[in-house]
Amino acid sequence: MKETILVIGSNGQIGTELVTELRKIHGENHVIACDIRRPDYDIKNAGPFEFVNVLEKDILNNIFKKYKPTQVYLLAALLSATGEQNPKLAWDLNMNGLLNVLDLALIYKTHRVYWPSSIAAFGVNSPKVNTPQYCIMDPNTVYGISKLAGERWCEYYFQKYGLDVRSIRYPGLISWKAAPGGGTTDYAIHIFHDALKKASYTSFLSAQTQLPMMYMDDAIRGTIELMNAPAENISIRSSYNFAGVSFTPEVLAAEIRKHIPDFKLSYMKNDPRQAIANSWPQSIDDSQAQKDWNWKLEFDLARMTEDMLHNLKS
Ligand code: AKB
Repeated sequence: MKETILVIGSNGQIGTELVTELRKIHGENHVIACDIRRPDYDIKNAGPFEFVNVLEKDILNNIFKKYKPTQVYLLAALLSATGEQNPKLAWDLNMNGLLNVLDLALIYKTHRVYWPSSIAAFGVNSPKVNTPQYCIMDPNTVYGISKLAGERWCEYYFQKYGLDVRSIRYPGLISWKAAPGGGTTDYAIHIFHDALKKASYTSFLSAQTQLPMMYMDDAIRGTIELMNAPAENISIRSSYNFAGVSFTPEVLAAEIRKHIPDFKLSYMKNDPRQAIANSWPQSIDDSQAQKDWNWKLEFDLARMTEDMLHNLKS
């Protein structure tokens, strides 16, 4: 069956790479990129683009009416650090944006909806190491609260209305094509840029702060694999744990030094993102994703570091 796919939030860190990959698979005209901002890269020239604010339901409705999408990826969101600067807007965008899309997907009989959750849905009382799929979840950022509530809405629309919604709890995502969007894990991208530019970086997270991270190539492949998996294999309708690789700023710096031996890392004090990071898991158990849709990670820390430096350099 020919798919028609809407990617809402196409200009962000994930959308930029997801649109390109989906267009390779389904053809340029079958993937409609949508964003509130003008695309500042090739997306517009490579296929259809629509301006949309996910909170403007009438305009979003017109886009659903025009394209009758078989799949929708909703990526528009305010992340953990920027969300704390504007909590009400973060709640509005992250929650009402999701509800608008879920409602329109029902009306226009969209076959599958993808919505990303995050490790931010866990909180201070969640187990920190190898965090299981099911455990206490008490997030204390508005981003985390909206992710946890969003997961419940996804499951609700599946249980009540049979909408095929799928989701992954992303760890920090590391990529070189588009800038990160105001998260707590962004240090792990900035560090590569500064390592190449000036052989030094000042991290806003402390040396020992371990967080789960994943290279964007793995994240995009995993997302598409989840969306392509047969519905009967999907046992989790809230959101799947997704592990990646866990490391601290200190460990990442040591890996970078294998390529840039005089790289120096220093640390800021009292950055508000430290408290957010302290409330998140250090590592994740994603055995359910492995079991249900055969998920396998490809990029370890060494391969990711090499690839990041190579691509950023060129
Ligand atoms: C953030 O740091 O806010 C995001 C995330 C882990 O969801 N990268």
